[in-house]
Amino acid sequence: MLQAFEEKDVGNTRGVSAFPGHRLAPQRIPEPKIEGRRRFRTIWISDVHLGTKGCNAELLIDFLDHTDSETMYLVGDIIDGWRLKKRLYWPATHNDIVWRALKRAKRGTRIVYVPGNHDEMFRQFAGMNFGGVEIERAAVHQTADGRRLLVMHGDEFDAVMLAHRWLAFLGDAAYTLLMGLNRWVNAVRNRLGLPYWSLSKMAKHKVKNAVGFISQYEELVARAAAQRGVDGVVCGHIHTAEIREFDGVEYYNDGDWVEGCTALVEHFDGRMEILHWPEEIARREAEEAAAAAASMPAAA
Ligand SMILES: [Mn+2]
Repeated sequence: MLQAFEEKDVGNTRGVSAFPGHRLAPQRIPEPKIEGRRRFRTIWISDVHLGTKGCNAELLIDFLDHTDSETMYLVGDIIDGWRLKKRLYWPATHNDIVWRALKRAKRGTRIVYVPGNHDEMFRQFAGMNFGGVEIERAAVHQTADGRRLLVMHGDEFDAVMLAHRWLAFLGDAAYTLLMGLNRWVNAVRNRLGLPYWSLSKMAKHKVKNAVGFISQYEELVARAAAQRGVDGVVCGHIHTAEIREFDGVEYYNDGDWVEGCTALVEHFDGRMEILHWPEEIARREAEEAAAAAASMPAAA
């Protein structure tokens, strides 16, 4: 893996491989011009899950082709190593995303890759630089207005959240099932002369916790960042883009490219924003349609 990555010239088609025994195929979809792209000071993306069918590769390629930045953080779960080990799913679009990242690095974008739990095989290379991509276990980003943000994937908190995690997967169906079970349990208890025991009350409490799971996670991450003396934290992992504040500590989550298709960006004045890319595409296409209509000669 190391040797393959040491091929630094990414401008040719010899290829760079992320996996031993697999060579990176040539780029298929050509990149459009750099001019006219929306420029940001910093871009954060995570949870791309390349190597899985869930990855919205076309949307991410559109995002990469319409933006540029001084620094780009890849905040983990970029390549899904868990799935790749089982079966190699690697379409041309996924390959093109790797090409785009390497080309950005070559053009001068500082790229920092903070691996997550699905691409933890890259964590062993923390501190190294592959073709201009710096690999770090975590990073501290300084914004244009001087704030210090801890950048980490966020699975580090799973052990703490484990007790609550299964609840996140409990939906209404499970709740309804529990309600039915509650009636049955109490019918039996009643026949045995036992007092009413509210399973529903307990379940209601637990499901309420499930709804609050994301909020609890966000607060936990923010508090951990506060303990490290930074002004805020940028993470991914839970596939939920968000900008929040907990007791003066900023919490940023850049979302994912499986469902939401979002990126976190820092403007040149330090202002932070979440870009919901499907909405950005819709806006762009509406503007293009309006411009096309405006340039049409008026009907006689
Ligand atoms: Mn993750």
